[in-house]
Amino acid sequence: MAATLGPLGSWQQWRRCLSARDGSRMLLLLLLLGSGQGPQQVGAGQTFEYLKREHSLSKPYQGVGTGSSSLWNLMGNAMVMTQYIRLTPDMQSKQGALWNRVPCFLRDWELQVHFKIHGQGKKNLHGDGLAIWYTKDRMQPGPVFGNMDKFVGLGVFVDTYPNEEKQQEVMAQKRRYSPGVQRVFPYISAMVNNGSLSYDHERDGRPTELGGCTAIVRNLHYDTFLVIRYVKRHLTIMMDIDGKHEWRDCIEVPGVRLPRGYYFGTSSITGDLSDNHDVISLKLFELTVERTPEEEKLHRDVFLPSVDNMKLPEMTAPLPPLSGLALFLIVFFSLVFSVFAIVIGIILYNKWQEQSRKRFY
Ligand SMILES: *[C@@H]1O[C@H](CO)[C@@H](O)[C@H](O)[C@H]1NC(C)=O
Ligand SMILES: [Ca+2]
Repeated sequence: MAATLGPLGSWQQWRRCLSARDGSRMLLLLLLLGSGQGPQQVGAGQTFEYLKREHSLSKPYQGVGTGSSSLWNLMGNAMVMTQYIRLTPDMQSKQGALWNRVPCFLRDWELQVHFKIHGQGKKNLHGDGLAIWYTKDRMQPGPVFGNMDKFVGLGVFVDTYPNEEKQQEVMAQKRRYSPGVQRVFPYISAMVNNGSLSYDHERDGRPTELGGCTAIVRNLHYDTFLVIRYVKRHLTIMMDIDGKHEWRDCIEVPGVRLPRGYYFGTSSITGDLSDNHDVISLKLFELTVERTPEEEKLHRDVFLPSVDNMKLPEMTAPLPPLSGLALFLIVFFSLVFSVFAIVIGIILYNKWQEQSRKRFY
């Protein structure tokens, strides 16, 4: 996946620094290095991460419940177990969600998601997957992996069922149909929405996706993780699903503008097909990065999510109607051209007449 990293010169350096999956190890190191109070920069370009307990969730799940004092609220069929939080059981037509009650005002952060998707279903007979959210609204059930459509914020989807492919197979039987670039499922994708776009479930969100990758995550006997990192408006999604304890790239998008004060959450839905969708832990780290004065200016707060230079691949709108000015210019230049053509025509005609006159004399 090609990505322009722009001013992030020390990206590689701190990426390595962050590659340790368990950020608390880094925190421990920090505590050993110094007082551990406040952000500490050791040398230029280094980044440290701090676990934010108010946005994190881990065993034992004490802060989870329905009360207003809980850090995390459950919804729908979600259940707290001793070893995990089950968003949906492996049963049809269930949906569940888990939402952080505290809005997040961090500028740069990293969310590490330890999850497990498993069930009885064989190839392509399981679904539908889970989503991880950073959105303006929370606790709004709906059709997008159990959350509301036309959400405002970021959604990251671990989609286990290829709806589009299945539909195309049906269509292919009726008439010849050449599918586009095939995506192999389970598939991770990301979408940023200002509340105007619908997630197209029938097409697995393809029309609005920022990027994606295949992630074979079902029924694995080792731990699976996903990390969403948001630093200097750069969104990076990586996964650790091979049991090798290293992050593998999935999505990298620069110029992602996300407002502060949104909520983290995760949700899941089953339909005709089902799976157990379990969340084992959510760890949110505050990342401290240095910004140049220009970056400070560039990275001012925004009020609506957006992505710079975003061209949705399959949303090429019909040509916009001509504006008044464009219409005027077209008419004007047509007139000029016509006059020009007539003048040239007259000149040529005169020349021709002159020549024919000469021929006669
Ligand atoms: C919201 O997003 C859509 C699609 O990306 C865009 O066309 C629209 O202009 C955006 N609205 C605002 C208010 O930015
Ligand atoms: Ca799907």
